[in-house]
Amino acid sequence: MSYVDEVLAKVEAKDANEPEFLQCVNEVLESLRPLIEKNEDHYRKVALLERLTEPEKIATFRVPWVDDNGQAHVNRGWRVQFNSAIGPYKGGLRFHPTVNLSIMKFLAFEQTFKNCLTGLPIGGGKGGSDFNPKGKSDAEMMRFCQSFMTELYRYIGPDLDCPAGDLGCGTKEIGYMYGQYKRIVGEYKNGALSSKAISYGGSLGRDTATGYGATYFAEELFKSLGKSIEGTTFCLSGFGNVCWGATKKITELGGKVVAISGPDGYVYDPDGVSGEKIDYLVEMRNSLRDRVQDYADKYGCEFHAGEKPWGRVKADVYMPCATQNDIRIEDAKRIIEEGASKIIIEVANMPTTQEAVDYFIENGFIVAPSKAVNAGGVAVSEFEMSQNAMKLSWTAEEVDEKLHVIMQNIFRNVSAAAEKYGKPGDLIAGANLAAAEKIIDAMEGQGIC
Ligand code: NDP
Ligand code: 2IT
Repeated sequence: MSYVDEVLAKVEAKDANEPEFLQCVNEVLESLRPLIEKNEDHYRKVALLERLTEPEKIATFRVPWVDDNGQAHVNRGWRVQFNSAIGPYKGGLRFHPTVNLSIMKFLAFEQTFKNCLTGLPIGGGKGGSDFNPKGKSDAEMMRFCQSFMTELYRYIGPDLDCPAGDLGCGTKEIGYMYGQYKRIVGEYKNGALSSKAISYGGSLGRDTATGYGATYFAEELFKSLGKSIEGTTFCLSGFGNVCWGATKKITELGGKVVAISGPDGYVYDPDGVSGEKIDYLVEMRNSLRDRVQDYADKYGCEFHAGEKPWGRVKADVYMPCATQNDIRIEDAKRIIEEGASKIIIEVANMPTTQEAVDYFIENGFIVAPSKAVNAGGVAVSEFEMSQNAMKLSWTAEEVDEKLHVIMQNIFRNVSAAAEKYGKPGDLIAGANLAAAEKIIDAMEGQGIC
């Protein structure tokens, strides 16, 4: 049995009840075969893949908080510190009722590879809680965040682990957590959290970074195919931070976003989400109402309750920006029938099931993987840490220019790795291989640890 198969079997046995984690480990290890097979005996001897797939540390904790009626509640909190071979742990905090250990581990594992692709010195981590922000008052949100940080503070710090936002956790929640962190540690260590507001150490351009970065990546991919964003129509999902940033940049570059979605359904806006309609996305996200129908009501366009836009909307390019496993096999089939231009740009983390990815590839689609496409968010988070450490700040133009260069480099490095390992054009394999080369080198250099 090959070493990759041995480790896949071990992980499947050990983490049998963690489907999302198994899904991403499977995808990554499958694509690392050409790299691992080159030196299989040695890697087996040093248990390289066993170490690569086992988190260095996991903290699980109780998060008690009291609602506005005086009723107490208990949620579960996590921080998964997956791999620190190339730098301190770095990754977002997700607040969503679906959060569990499997989702935390998948996100932290993916983050390790993504962070490496940025070329910046950051390891991989992720955290969060099964808390549901929907319908919570500001005071409830603050009490929850303070309680969460009262435990999390033990595990984080500018040189140890720096969390940021993710689904359900934006600048406001990061602010409540930083305030509590500062009280507990008694020092102004603002490099312990990123995606902060500008007034206390946030970086200009962090709010738009993930969406802008994804669009810069798309631009490079389009150029390599002799295409342009100008005049191209896009079908997105979600209406949160990432969807907003991507819509802004796509529109600026002459593209048109014709669909967005929420847990309640999707909106079709053939005129394009542009101008003040883009800012309305932020208003909807901040309202914590969990509804995209508000957009259709306000701007008088079609709303399709309980449906996903995939293949139901005519668009050249599909760009999922909401959550994992959003595009499933039935959606992939519909997209293919709809006859789009055969490009899927994953922006949310792991938004496509393995079955759907395989089906797209069989049908000649290019799938740009999320760990490369959405790396702009964490890259600007690292810029935030750097600015905090230097106690100075860069202009929005400086940040955007550096982000643009990073995304161009990621596209180049991912394409080159795919080519080097005999899989030209396979951006999924390219991303995993490009990151793994460096992580493995760093792990090897530091001995068995
Ligand atoms: P937000 O909370 O700002 O927005 C998430 C959006 O997705 C919201 O509109 C949310 O609606 C919607 N949503 C949630 N579940 C579903 C669903 N089942 N179907 C359709 N829409 C849904 O999160 P972000 O924009 O920050 O994150 C979006 C994705 O991008 C996540 O996968 C995240 O991991 C990834 N990402 C985020 C980065 C960042 O910097 N923020 C960086 C890299 C990746 P509602 O909130 O109302 O449920
Ligand atoms: O998935 C991600 O890359 C994020 N949520 C951002 C992580 C970060 O540390 O900025």
